[in-house]
Amino acid sequence: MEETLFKISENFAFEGTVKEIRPLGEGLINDTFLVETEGNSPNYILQRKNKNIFKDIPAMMENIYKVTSHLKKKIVAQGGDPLREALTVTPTIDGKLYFKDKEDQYWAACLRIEDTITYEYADSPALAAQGGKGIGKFQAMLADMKEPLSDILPGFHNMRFRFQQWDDVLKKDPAGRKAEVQEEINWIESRREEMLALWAKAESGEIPTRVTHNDTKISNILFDKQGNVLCVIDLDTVLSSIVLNDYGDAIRSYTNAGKEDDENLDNVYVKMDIFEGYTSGYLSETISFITPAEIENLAFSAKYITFEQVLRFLMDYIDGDNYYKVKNEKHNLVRTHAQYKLLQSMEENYDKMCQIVDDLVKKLK
Ligand code: GN1
Ligand code: MG
Repeated sequence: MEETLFKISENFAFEGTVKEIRPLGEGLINDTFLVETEGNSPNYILQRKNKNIFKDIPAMMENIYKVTSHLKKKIVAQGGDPLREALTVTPTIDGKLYFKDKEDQYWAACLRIEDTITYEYADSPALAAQGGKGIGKFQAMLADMKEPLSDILPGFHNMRFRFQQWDDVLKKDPAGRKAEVQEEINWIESRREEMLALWAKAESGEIPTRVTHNDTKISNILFDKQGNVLCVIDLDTVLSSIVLNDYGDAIRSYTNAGKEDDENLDNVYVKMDIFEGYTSGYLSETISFITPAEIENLAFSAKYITFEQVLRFLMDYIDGDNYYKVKNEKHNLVRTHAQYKLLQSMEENYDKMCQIVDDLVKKLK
């Protein structure tokens, strides 16, 4: 593998001499590597993009390039550092945004931003507030982006689409696992209507479409050593969708006292101080443009995205584990249970969540 990776790396316009290439991170979809170079040359991130999931990687890279170019213009205008506060795509030696190898695998690279910290969970409300500011600022900087983005993942957070996939997988029962998860299937079915009702507001235009990130878990934000938010990474899923995806997915990740795949369900519940911290940071950056319909659905979006995650993990389990990387054959089921516990905790705390959003909005207006 090492040798293959070196060969792949020769196709990118990397400065300096590559010294070492090693695996990085815990992504559930792509394979990620750190490319270390000799001496003072920059280091890079190299990724094999998952072509089973991303059907049009050239269009995805084009989206990422458009978004990062727009962000960099804004960052420069605000006196920031465009190489540290936004991702920088590193092209191939023939000027392309991706490299396709002999086995038709797609590779892409970007500059590694040094001296940063990533977190798997939010250990304080102050850190959560910084994360909220990061996504809020990201959305604010992209709010006036005119260039259209390709819809490279049709139906990504669209519940109508998710239920179509769901109905289809349940009908086929490809791995013969349906019978053992009847109880879990009921968790999904009993919430079908309320979840579709939120997406209906996006379909009718009541909730507007904007440029959004769509995968805002805490590990997709780089913090500096002082705990300030620096840069939003993992831009594979930048799309035109609703801001609620980004807020909801962040709440799903930041506020969880346990792990996404925690086997001990007692560890998993919503930390309300983290909820308040994240929401205050997020609203401080977005209050100038976010609409009343968006505000009104913020708290619900946390339940929506967490529910979607329960559905997606369970659907992948029933389907025979074709989407997410798994460590063993029960992994998707363990994730299903852990995310369902989180959803239940959100449901128990829902009134408090709504109250916190209301109070913060009043303070900021
Ligand atoms: C996937 O691969 P990663 O970790 O960036 C997934 C997200 C899920 C997440 C759950 C394209 O993200 O939607 O929320 O796993 N990305 C895609 O951890 O499906
Ligand atoms: Mg991702």
